[in-house]
Amino acid sequence: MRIHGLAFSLIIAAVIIAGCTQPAAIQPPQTIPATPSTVPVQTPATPIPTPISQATVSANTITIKNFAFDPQRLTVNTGSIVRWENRDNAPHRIVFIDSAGRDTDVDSSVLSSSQSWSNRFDTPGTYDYYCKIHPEMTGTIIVV
Ligand SMILES: [Cu+2]
Repeated sequence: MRIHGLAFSLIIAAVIIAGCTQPAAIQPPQTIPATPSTVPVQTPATPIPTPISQATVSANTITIKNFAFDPQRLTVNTGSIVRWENRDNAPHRIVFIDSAGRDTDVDSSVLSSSQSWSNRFDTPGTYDYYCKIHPEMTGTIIVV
């Protein structure tokens, strides 16, 4: 009987210990949301791919260097201001041309070394320009 009594005591002790160490197991599962299936599935917004043509929109500066416009072709949003910076020692002069190839009034006048000129583009379209001093230098602004 002693052995039986000891075993019974151990069982009681084990139950008490278990009851003390795992109180959470007794908690009713009422804190769990009753209808988790009704929570709408979050649909991530479809990422809008950035067209390559707009990748350069944030940098609307064209560098004039080594007798060339860089970038030679630039796409900007309507209303953007484009800035040309002359990094050559030689002077340059930006003149835009119309569809017939004639000079327009959009003219930077002569830009000496380190000088810059800006022009705003408010109408979508393709605008070609060249350097009046070095006609082989050409560039295009595409306004979207
Ligand atoms: Cu030039």
